[in-house]
Amino acid sequence: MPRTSARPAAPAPPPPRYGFPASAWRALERLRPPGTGRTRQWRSPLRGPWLTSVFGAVLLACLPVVIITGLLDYIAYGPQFGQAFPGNVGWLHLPFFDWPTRPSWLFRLSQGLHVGLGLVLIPVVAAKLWSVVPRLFAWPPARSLAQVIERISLLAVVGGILFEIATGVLNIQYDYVFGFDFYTAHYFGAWVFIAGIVVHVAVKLPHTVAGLRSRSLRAELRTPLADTRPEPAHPEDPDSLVAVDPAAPTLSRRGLLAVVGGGSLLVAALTVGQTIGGPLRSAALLLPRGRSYGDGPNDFQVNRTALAAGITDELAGPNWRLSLAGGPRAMTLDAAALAALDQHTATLPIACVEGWSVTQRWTGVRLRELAALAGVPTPTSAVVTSVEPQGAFARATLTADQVLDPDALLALSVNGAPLSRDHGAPARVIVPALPGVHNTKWVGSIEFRSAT
Ligand SMILES: Nc1nc2c(c(=O)[nH]1)N[C@H]1C(S)=C(S)[C@@H](COP(=O)(O)O)O[C@H]1N2
Ligand SMILES: [Mo]
Repeated sequence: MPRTSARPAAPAPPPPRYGFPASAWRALERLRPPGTGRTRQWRSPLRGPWLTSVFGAVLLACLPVVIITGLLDYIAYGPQFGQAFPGNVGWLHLPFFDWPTRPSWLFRLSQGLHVGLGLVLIPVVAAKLWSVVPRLFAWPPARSLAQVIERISLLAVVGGILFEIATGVLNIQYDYVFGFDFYTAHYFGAWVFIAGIVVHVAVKLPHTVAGLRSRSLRAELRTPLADTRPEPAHPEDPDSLVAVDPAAPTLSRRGLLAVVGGGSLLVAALTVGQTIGGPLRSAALLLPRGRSYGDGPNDFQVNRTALAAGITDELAGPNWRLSLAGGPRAMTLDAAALAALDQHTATLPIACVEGWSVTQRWTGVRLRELAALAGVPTPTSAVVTSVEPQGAFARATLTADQVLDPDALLALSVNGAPLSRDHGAPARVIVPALPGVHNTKWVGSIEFRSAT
């Protein structure tokens, strides 16, 4: 029997099953750059179709939730008023509808899911990419037109998800560190990813199903390191994920699943507190905002302080006035006049696009009462403007529902105490289920609009 060489060449290329002529195949094979192709350098005995399919299935189940809540978020911003970011998305715009005001925790839920689940899936994405990374070095890069398309879609999938993770995480960690607009980038990045993932899933779903069926999860969870063997190799298959020359395992498959799952759980523990509150809030290390927010009733999350926003005594002190416009009875109210109006109390969340939320008991004047005062009892929308000299969030347009909801307030106090200036004193908007960013602080004017 002839001795096989200790380091055999890469497996012979299979006959061209697809569209490319054999000569082209051989030419490409001769041009193979070192380190590409099914080489021996990827040696983990854990890589294989089953493992990749498990990570793929988790992502397939969870990513639609992240995508849909993200797109809903865009609609919640009220693109019908031209105030969603990005403003003009051409034919990529979504059907608009008036974002409901009930349940009051709707935006808290959708945004919390988007950010929270997005973060929790990062270890799974990393594991999935690790499991297929040898394929990045496949040679030839494609062997048929179908594979060219599949590889381009992969570029969109991998590039898209890494871009979404990077921009999303950076937006939570820092304010506006980009040289470009976060929302615009994140929105278009999402569509690149969606386009890629649709093709990718369509092509790979049968492989995922077959991969999942190839082993029993329950049996894997019972298999210790000592009994861990590589998945069966198909040496003829140039796309195989199984190592050509597997090393001895240093981790069982269940160990790897535990590492990835543990990573996700850790991220969850460091994240959920910022949305659901309670004792886990102080564990929300992935919520890097300052920790001291105010005194007593005003001691809760502040992103943009009065100082940062340039709110001076001049703007928010005794000279402050609220002007109501848009109707037959335009008027100006001072703080005392506002306090003399009917006060209403509602327990409502503020939920920021960054994923954090807080629920407080707010007291103030109903927006619909202000609308009636101004002579526009049934407005179609209202433009709220802050006295803040400049800032992306100094103005917001509310829908009719958001003005007329009985709990929609111009709040003067919180938890029984006057609003602190950091929380928007003398007056701020607070509306059920409204995206945090539209709960304008330091309100200077409200213009009620009607259809006519
Ligand atoms: N005038 C004004 N109002 C504003 C903002 C702002 O920057 N300026 N920030 C908004 C954002 S992004 C959120 S999430 C809520 C709560 O922000 P805070 O934590 O800064 O109070 O207020 C909103 N109201
Ligand atoms: Mo926000």
